[in-house]
Amino acid sequence: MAFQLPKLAYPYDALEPYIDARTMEIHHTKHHAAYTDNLNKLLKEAGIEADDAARFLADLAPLPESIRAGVRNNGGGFVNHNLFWEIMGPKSGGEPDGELAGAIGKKFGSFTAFKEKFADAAVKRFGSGWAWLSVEAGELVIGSTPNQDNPVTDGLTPILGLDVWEHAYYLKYQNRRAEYISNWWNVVHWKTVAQKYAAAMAKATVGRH
Ligand code: MN3
Repeated sequence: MAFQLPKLAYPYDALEPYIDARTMEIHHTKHHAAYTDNLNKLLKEAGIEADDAARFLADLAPLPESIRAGVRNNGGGFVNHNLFWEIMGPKSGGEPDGELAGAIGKKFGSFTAFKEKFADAAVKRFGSGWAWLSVEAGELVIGSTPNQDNPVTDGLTPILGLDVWEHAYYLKYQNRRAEYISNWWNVVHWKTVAQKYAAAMAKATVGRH
């Protein structure tokens, strides 16, 4: 069974005015669809079953050398955008609560300090890439990756990701990446991020036993 482009849980205009409907539609139906199709083509050519895309990214070495870079790029594009759509939504923004809020406060000092550090990683990512909040050995870490690389390739579990490719913001923001980033906080769905945090922590705990 091939990988499927997921349906969004909200309409393309649901993240207005922070992310415009046209950008959302092109991003989902063209960019994300192309990563999905290309990933399926590569695996099919190599005769490899499509099961867990994140597992391919976690360990690329067993893949045939001829498709490894393609799977890294297109598998990353598939997985990264799946997460991106999930952690956004209408009537979102604000601040996390519960265990995630506690962990952010403990690690970064405050939610404001966390946002500044994350935005800094996103602004400074040169060219195309992503900013991430991940769990590594039970700890929250902020980072960024080039292209469609996913932190799982380095053993981390991403729980929040921000696409800073120009295709994610250029129609509305042109070269103003920092403005896109500061507006993006208004569409982050913290309840979903908190669920991903809890799942990553449960996995980290199992891993330590
Ligand atoms: Mn994108």
